[in-house]
Amino acid sequence: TVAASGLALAIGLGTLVASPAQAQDKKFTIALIPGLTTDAFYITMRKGAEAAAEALGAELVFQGAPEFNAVLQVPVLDAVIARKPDAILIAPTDKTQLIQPLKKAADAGIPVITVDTFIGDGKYQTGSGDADFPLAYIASDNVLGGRMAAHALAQAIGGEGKVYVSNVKPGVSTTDQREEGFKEEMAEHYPNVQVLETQFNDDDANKAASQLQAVFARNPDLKGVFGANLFSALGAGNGVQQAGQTGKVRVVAFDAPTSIVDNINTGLVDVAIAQHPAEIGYYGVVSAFAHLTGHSIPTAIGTGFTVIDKANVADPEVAKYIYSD
Ligand code: T6T
Repeated sequence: TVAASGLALAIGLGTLVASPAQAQDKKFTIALIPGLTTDAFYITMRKGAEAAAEALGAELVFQGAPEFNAVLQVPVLDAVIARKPDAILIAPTDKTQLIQPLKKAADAGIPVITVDTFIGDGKYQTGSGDADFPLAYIASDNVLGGRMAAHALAQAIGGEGKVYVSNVKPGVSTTDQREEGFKEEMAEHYPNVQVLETQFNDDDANKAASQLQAVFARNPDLKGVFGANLFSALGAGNGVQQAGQTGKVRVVAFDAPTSIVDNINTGLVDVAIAQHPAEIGYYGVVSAFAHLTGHSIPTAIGTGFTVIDKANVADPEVAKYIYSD
């Protein structure tokens, strides 16, 4: 009857409204541990994470080390575990060195999601290996990003000549994959481009700048450089400028801090590949919250890129991907 179905509907709705109310009884605390705190990439990721936390009524705790360094990140992680958050989002600074420290979180019953970087091989919830315990990996496709950088740099130098990768240090999943994608793309499509030995700068822009000058001194016919993350690109660009080679040694930058706009406008940098760190933070928090409220979540979420150059840098639809300071 109509009355009976009305009753059934009322009961149904009652059940429906009960679960979000229950979820809101508990205010979840979600910790976000960046690769380092003073990096526009992670500052932007934090903003996205905070936006999601606010929308969901969760609390976001942002705690990290001042440098991109596993030895400094592990004690921060230990301190976060001691605070017993409901979930941990982390950008592990080393593929292997963070496995055991993160296992401690998982063993303590704290769900772990990695953002930006991964541990092990980045394949989670497979039931094999010692690093598959995180629930999800939310990040850019860094091999693809490296390939995009190679394509852009090859185009900028007319398809031939010497280039090299300015990189952070081996063992970082993101920057390892960018270098891998860069070299694959060059080998497959640009046989006349010679990729010189990678220079590792330890995430120090000054070091990246001196390395550029040293490589240029050894190779006066150097045509280009790929800066595989924010500080590598910033430093390599500064090195090119200090060597008086603006526009002659071409620069492709990964990441898009505010300074990239000037560097593109002056012609120091040809192309910047902006990641979407705010999306990484937003979906990191949403994923943690979904898990905490009993929903299944995807084991991997890929966020996109925006390729920025002189032709589009002033377009608001592009400029919105410039990172926050
Ligand atoms: O490129 C980003 C991030 O994706 C990488 O893992 C580390 O470096 C940055 O934070 C930029 O500095």
